[in-house]
Amino acid sequence: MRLSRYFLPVLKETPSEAQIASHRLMLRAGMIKQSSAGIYSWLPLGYKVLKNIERIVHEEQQAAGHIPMLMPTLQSADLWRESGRYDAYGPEMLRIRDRHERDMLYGPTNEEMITDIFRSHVTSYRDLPMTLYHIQWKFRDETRPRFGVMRGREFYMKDGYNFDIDREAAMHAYNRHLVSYLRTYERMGLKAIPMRADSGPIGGDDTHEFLILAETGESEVFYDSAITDLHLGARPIDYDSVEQCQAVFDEWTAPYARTDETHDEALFEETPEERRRVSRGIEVGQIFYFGTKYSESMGAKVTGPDGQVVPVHMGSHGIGVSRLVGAIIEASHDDKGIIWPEGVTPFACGIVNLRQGDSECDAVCAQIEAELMTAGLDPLYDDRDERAGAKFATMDLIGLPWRITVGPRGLKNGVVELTSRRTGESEEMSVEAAVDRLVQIYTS
Ligand code: 5CA
Repeated sequence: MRLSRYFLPVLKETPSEAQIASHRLMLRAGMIKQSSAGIYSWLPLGYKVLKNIERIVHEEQQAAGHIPMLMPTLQSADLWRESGRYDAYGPEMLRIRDRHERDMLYGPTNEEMITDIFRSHVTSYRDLPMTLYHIQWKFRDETRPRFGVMRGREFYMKDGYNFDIDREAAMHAYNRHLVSYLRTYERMGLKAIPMRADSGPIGGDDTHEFLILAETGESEVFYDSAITDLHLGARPIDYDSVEQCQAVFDEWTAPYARTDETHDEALFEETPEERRRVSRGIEVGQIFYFGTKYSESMGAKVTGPDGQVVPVHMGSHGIGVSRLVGAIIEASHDDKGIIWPEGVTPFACGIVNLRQGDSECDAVCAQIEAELMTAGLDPLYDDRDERAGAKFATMDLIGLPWRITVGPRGLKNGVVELTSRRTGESEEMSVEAAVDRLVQIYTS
């Protein structure tokens, strides 16, 4: 992409309405524009990051054997009356009436709708286990929408629902989700810690939230520092293996980690004092097991192996896809701007031409751009007629992890400069070496 043809409305001034770094940086980098309180347009740069996060979520859900689909944003109130949540949900639910005076709502979550789909088509245990998920816009009329996309009213969420024959099978689905979430967040360059939490309006007793540690987080968290040393890494996981998923669950839930809602001081004190941490966190996902809460009230039953008809055991599992854009920035920025992890960056690298209009500089930039694109990478070439300082400031602000700088002085010696956004370190090398290095970084 050539910057001269792109739409990147960066702001020079710091927007006064933004209280936290990620919100400020998303506005300044031209990623989002507020449309009304807690509702945003995703401008091209923000949209690219959102789609990258969505792609990782899809890949990891499907690796775990979960089946993608898509449900609508608008739902009929009748389904929610069946579960009893139409009245229970409260003012967070946006209620709408259509021209025929039918009560509708903008979905805050989809337990009822998926249970209805399941009960319409599945009648035998032979079709289980089954986990269906979608990534769709949700609406919750939050009392205090704030921090940009972190607490929006309209937000993009992955929500998945497992259907199993009994509690034991449903707990495997729970553990499988925990493992797949750990992998998902690691691929985004994040350390998200599963913490025992409260289930709120979704229901059930078994629930973990995934939290990223950050000063600006909305939740107070209590944890054993040993949990921050755990990595899933590239270890192979067989998601069908009850033992393997259980082992990862056991490893990650052995150290104490709880949000304030479920914090137990006496239990916390069993952790050695030097490892006890009290901090704040951003919730980027939550998994729930709620048994037969919806299947019983809505009649989602299957015939078991013994011929008995039983309600299915269910859980639901959410990832805050749009919140993650802000959360990643909270975890990865400096005073110059965003620092994207390679896994989610909107462009693989920036190409900065220090002397636009110089035939040699222009030709080398175009060559680098073409070679990176041939290798399947997506560069952003700043071909504007701007000062070097302004070009560097834009690149630093929008946070591309790598920058190739091309100038007449370097080209005399046959070199360009490759700079890491994270460390600020620069290295001179030939065009071929720079392209090879980037291809290696992005394909290994
Ligand atoms: N049905 C369940 C699981 S699918 C559910 O709705 N869970 S949830 O309420 O915990 O939401 C899932 C994730 O969505 C949260 O962990 C959070 O990351 C994100 N989320 C929730 N509310 C908002 C909001 N107002 N703005 C942005 N993201 C949100």
